[in-house]
Amino acid sequence: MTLDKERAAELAARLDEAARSRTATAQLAAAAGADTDDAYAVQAALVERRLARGERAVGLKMGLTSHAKMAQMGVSEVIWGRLTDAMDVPDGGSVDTADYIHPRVEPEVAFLMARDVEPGDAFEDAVAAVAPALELIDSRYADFRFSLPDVIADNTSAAAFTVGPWQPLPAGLADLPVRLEIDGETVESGSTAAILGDPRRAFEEAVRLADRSGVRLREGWVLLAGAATAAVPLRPGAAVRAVVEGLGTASLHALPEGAGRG
Ligand code: OOG
Ligand code: MG
Repeated sequence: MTLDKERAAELAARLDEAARSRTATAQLAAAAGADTDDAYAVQAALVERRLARGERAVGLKMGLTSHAKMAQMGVSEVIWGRLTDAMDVPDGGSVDTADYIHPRVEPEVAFLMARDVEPGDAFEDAVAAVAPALELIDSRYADFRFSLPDVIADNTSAAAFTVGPWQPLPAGLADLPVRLEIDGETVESGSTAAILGDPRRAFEEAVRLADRSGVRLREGWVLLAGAATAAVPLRPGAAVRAVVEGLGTASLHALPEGAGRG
């Protein structure tokens, strides 16, 4: 660790303000000399600000678990972030692109925790159900560009997520075709194999990495395993669907321009 508590709190406040004002900020964590541990401390302080405003912790997310995402973002290390209830968009629900800086969507697989998870717990014991999901990511950095500490500090670009209908654990999760559709057209396609070879490994990595920050998955929490494909910009009016063969679909739509709460 190189950052003191005050400096970490200051960076968290700047990222929080960028999100709330929908105004991109310069990359700041790397510039401040933050290492990975510092960046997770900034992330914790950032999410703590949301919790202090009344939001509730509802899960964790993995990021950069696929080569498609690593290549798109130029960062090749698995990262994790925190989800709150304010980010939860019901399946089939809507978002207002004006609430974000430069939103993108990506297809994901979600896991539901059967219980509070201890390091070493087996996937089959810890996970009650699986679902197709969408993540809306929105980097708070200009041009959606960042270094590893920057994206970790920015809560791994977490902005919103939608979980489709929960399903019992299927026999195999390792190679299910995945599609991202916009207005009925397939814009990205891949396979759950892109997620660390098998999305179950994303669970193991989440448990291992979050434990380093003293964070444990809780009963009833959601874990997003990470996108199987690159992310695509979300335009006003777009209807978005993630299709995971054998699991089903998750969908959301963006309100038309000017139709939102403003
Ligand atoms: C970082 C978040 C990555 C994923 O699923 O790989 C992520 C970003 O791409 O902005 O959520
Ligand atoms: Mg994601």
